Amino acid sequence: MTAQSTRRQFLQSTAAAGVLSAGAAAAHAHVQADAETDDFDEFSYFSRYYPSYGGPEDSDTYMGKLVPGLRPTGLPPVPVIQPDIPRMAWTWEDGMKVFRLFVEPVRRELYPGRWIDLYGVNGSVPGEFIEVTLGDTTRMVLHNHLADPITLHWHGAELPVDLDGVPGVTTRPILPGETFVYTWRWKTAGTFFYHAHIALPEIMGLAGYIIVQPRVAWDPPVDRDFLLLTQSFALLPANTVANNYRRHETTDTRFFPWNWQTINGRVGPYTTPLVCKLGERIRVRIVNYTPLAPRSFRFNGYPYWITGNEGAHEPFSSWKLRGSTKVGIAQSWDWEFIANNPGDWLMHDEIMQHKLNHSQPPMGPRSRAGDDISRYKANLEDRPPAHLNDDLYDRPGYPRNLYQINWTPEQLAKLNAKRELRGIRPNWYMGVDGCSTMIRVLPDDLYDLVMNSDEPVAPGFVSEEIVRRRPLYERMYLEELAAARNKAQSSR
Ligand SMILES: [Cu+2]
Repeated sequence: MTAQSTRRQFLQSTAAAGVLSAGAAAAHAHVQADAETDDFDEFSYFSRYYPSYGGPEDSDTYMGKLVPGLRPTGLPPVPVIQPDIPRMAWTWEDGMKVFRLFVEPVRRELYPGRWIDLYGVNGSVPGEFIEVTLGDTTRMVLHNHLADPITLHWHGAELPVDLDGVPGVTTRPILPGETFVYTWRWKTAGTFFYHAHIALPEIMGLAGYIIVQPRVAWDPPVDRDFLLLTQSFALLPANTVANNYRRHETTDTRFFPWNWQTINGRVGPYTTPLVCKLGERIRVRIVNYTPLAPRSFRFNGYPYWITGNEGAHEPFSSWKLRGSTKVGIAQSWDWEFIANNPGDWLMHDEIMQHKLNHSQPPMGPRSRAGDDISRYKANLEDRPPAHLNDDLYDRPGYPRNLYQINWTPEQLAKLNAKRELRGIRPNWYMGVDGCSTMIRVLPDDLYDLVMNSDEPVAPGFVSEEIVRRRPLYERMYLEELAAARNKAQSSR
């Protein structure tokens, strides 16, 4: 039996066992064809289902650079998904897509039981996301339901100057109760966003995505396209109204820190994970819309290609390989990668104060008093110094232990109620704090179990099953490699 036919049999049997779908097994053949070279070696080969190098560095397969997703090429793009944020509906009127934006105060649940009052669009903060196609004419009907004057700026759009939304310079402010209509035609595809261009509504969270899709998906096509929008808010203890405006009155960070770092209007661990299938090509787009905080955004387990930014989609020649990306204020980055490393992976801002809800000093009193908290409490007048004023946090509304917030059973039930978290390790939330979310890369059968089935799943089952299967993945990869080597040698 040749390695090739062993390979085929193996893929068929694993497909039958539900490890790989028949479609995914067929897609293997494509990668093998790419790997056909005269000088075959393990590090010139890229596998869709196993972490692999795919070099040489200027080749199409290097770290999966141009390895397509599982969808055929030549189709319209997959619709984007923004976890925890609804898509904005539109109507077709006068040959254009009409969107209605009700700008209003919005209450947002940062995590179970902790609410924040912000400004949003159509009941959501960040605002509902808009997705259109290159060449569309859009009419954005803005209804100002705030007590503040606003304008909206369309960040990245090439539009007529009087629609640019800069008060004074291009337009007059839109007063409370007024409606304003913006109509133009989209001439650039890419990752854009809208935001208020008057300081108070802007720092109260008034922003949202606009994705302009090409008519045919960019090559290589992705199977899923996720949106993350990150923001910062200041909340004093026992308050719900964001203190972002007052934040500007002092440079003393002890009193008004930007202490909440959100992704799509939630903080870890209440951010909803991105879920995808092993072997898919994934795009993740990130917008940083904080007033003051750069992000050092990190994706564990995967390097990825940067394929675009808030200017436009980039040509292949300028794509960059990264493991973390500094996302500056009002910048966006598009990441792409082949999801070939199964498991539950953290995606987060590496800046320490952003990894912690309410900017709590990392270890609290214990960092200064060791394990003996009583010694710390008995000596309040002469505490060792810390870089933040702990008094600010030592009051109701900020319960916290060494690792995490002290979750109540009700809060835990709410955290764990999401379908996207089925079968994850029971204490997963200990490691997902502040500006953090997760991506779950699941083999087809586990994906279906988590996302499409109503079968009960024991806590930890999915995470542990992936670890249990590691020898299987290893064996599949080695067989795939042997088949590719065989093919390369026989073609010499
Ligand atoms: Cu802008």
